[in-house]
Amino acid sequence: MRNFLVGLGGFQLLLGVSQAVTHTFDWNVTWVTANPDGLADRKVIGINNQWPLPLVDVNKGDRVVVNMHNGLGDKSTSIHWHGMYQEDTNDMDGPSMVTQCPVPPGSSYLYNFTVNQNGTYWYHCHTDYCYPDGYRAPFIVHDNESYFADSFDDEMVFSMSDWYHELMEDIKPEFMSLYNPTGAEPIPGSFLFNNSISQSYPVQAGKTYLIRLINISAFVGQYFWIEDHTMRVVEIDGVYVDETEADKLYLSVAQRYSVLVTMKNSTEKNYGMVMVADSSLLDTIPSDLLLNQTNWLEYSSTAAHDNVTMPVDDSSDIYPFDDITLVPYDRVELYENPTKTLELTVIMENLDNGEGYALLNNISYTAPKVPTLYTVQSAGDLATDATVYGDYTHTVVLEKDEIVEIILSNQDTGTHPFHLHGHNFQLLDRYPAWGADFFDYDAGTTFATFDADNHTAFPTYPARRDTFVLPPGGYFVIRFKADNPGVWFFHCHIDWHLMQGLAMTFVEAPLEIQEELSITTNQRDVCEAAGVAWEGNAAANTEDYTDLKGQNKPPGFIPPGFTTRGIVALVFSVISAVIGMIAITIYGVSDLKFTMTEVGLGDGATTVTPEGEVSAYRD
Ligand SMILES: *[C@@H]1O[C@H](CO)[C@@H](O)[C@H](O)[C@H]1NC(C)=O
Ligand SMILES: *[C@@H]1O[C@H](CO)[C@@H](O)[C@H](O)[C@H]1NC(C)=O
Ligand SMILES: *[C@@H]1O[C@H](CO)[C@@H](O)[C@H](O)[C@H]1NC(C)=O
Ligand SMILES: *[C@@H]1O[C@H](CO)[C@@H](O)[C@H](O)[C@H]1NC(C)=O
Ligand SMILES: *[C@@H]1O[C@H](CO)[C@@H](O)[C@H](O)[C@H]1NC(C)=O
Ligand SMILES: *[C@@H]1O[C@H](CO)[C@@H](O)[C@H](O)[C@H]1NC(C)=O
Ligand SMILES: *[C@@H]1O[C@H](CO)[C@@H](O)[C@H](O)[C@H]1NC(C)=O
Ligand SMILES: *[C@@H]1O[C@H](CO)[C@@H](O)[C@H](O)[C@H]1NC(C)=O
Ligand SMILES: *[C@@H]1O[C@H](CO)[C@@H](O)[C@H](O)[C@H]1NC(C)=O
Ligand SMILES: *[C@@H]1O[C@H](CO)[C@@H](O)[C@H](O)[C@H]1NC(C)=O
Ligand SMILES: *[C@@H]1O[C@H](CO)[C@@H](O)[C@H](O)[C@H]1NC(C)=O
Ligand SMILES: [Cu+2]
Repeated sequence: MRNFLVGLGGFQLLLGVSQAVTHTFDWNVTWVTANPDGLADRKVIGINNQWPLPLVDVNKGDRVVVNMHNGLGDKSTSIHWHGMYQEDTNDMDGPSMVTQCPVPPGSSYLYNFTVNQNGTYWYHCHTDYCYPDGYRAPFIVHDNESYFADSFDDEMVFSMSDWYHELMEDIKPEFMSLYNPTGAEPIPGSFLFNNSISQSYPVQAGKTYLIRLINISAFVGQYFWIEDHTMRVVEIDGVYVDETEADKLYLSVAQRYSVLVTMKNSTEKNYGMVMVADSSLLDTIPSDLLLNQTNWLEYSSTAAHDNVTMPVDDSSDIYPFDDITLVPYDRVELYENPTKTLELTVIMENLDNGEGYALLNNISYTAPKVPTLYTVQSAGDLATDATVYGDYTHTVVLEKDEIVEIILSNQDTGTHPFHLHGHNFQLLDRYPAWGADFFDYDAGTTFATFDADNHTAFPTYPARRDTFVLPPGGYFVIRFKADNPGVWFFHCHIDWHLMQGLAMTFVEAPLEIQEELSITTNQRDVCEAAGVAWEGNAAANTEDYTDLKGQNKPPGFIPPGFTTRGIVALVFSVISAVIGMIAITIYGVSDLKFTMTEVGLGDGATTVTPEGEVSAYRD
């Protein structure tokens, strides 16, 4: 069956070969100023001095060549083509220290790959948490052979995102900080609809549109609906699904939906497209943060543009359907008999520097000294031994074509949209089911666990996508086939959680990767300019690949007998000794920061770095 499909794909490719186009882009990535919500000017990452960034629009079978020059001057970067399988081009995937070196200022990296898949994708930078600084945009693959190709007249693409008014580099020290031991995520300043707010989008009465929705948020998910119009879902994350009606959608970070929407025949009224931010993710809601926003399908510029108010509450009508119930149009069957089952548990915990970290089975992902792909390429036969990738990249080595099952449990009260690079995966089970209880985990109750001997029947034709939401206190079960040799990152797509280490690595068929790829001169030059080694194990050891002395490590665990509160108090008593403050224990941690600022110690006050050194705190 598989071979038949591959053969068919090759045949189509052959037929289409004369039409395949190469899209070549020269992108100079630089800082520009933008103010998309009208609330504040800020520095954003632009391409060729423009922001919003260019939408990439290609046909299936086309080649994309992007020569990315880093003109930022002050930080490294790279691009991930979110959802692209990168078959035979793993080195074009983009995450720094996974498949390439970070591209330092003044250097250029050549991305060059073909697109043999359909649907709605996006691109974003994947180095040091930079996409909330604006470095993200849609990537659309048109397919005139899709089963719904004749069912629409025109297309519209909308992105949805949260928006911060500060630079990531300024937010990060506040987030990853002693002063934030609970790991409370930064609250966005606003929410953007297609990089703007309250806009009108002209439509023609009677026409049917294919509307592509992309959630390019860093953190906050959104509900979306169109006043008085039904959406018919036809694609999720690049996978066609049987047409399914939906009144409302929930898009988590990084998810995409394509929907067909037929316009009314009358032009008397304009209709709101409503975007409501999921406030369950926010620890506090500032009074000036607008959670709801109306944009309009504009039938007539002279008709009224009314704000739509519609309650979003716990009633079931906001949960119209569960993505797990969608049926893939291609009817790929459930992958049977997994050869590898990984039971993974998410925990958020304070490590011994007092800061909040995320752990998957006790490992907080810490980037290696050599990009994992380059370790594969330089390790010879040892590439099949997970040891060489180090203890903190959380690497699992997979054999070609094996069926991998992941049972991911959440012992945290937060939501985690997990994304797998290089693949989509089948959605088998999830608890709680999508619905009113989904986000309602009660802290203190036991965490749900998957029982392999007693669970709801897996779907015969499971839905597939590349990003799936793990509910608070619950679990999900997914499967994928390791049919794409490469180094593929699996991580939470909430950028704050990735920063805390919520990631792991699959090294799939490493000996085949060695046959397919060799590191190019351009790739080596980028590493050398970045001062990063391009051969060796995770510790950059080229002599003995099993010796990991000097590898990068996360902070240590809090010693047994110490509570989190205890360690925070301990670290603070060091601070208090140094700066001569007393009685800090009577303040909460955030109050303390306020107090220090108030008494003029906010700037230049002292804290303890992860290495245990005492240094100045930058407020
Ligand atoms: C479909 O799109 C391809 C480009 O991907 C083009 O070559 C072909 O002519 C199109 N076919 C139809 C029927 O429009
Ligand atoms: C990139 O843009 C910056 C700012 O406009 C400019 O100074 C620089 O020369 C450009 N670099 C390239 C390689 O185009
Ligand atoms: C992109 O890759 C293709 C296939 O390997 C190659 O033929 C082409 O020369 C490459 N383009 C550039 C600009 O290097
Ligand atoms: C991609 O498009 C082709 C042609 O429309 C279709 O046969 C195939 O099933 C699509 N792939 C997915 C994953 O939906
Ligand atoms: C949304 O923004 C993108 C990128 O700026 C733009 O290409 C697209 O046309 C916009 N969508 C609509 C429906 O105007
Ligand atoms: C985007 O994703 C975030 C995080 O999961 C979610 O809170 C938000 O509601 C999503 N946006 C849309 C429009 O669905
Ligand atoms: C609009 O008019 C067409 C043709 O008269 C009709 O087929 C269609 O059902 C009407 N659409 C709606 C939404 O009423
Ligand atoms: C609609 O809502 C926006 C905020 O989203 C507000 O600024 C505007 O005044 C409202 N318009 C009307 C007519 O109520
Ligand atoms: C925004 O949505 C909330 C429900 O989430 C609702 O209570 C409130 O009335 C809405 N506000 C506006 C201005 O639409
Ligand atoms: C995680 O660490 C704790 C304490 O060291 C230990 O009890 C537990 O078994 C570990 N869990 C896993 C999955 O390794
Ligand atoms: C199987 O799971 C169901 C639902 O959680 C539960 O009600 C039932 O008691 C379980 N059966 C066994 C044999 O554990
Ligand atoms: Cu997360």
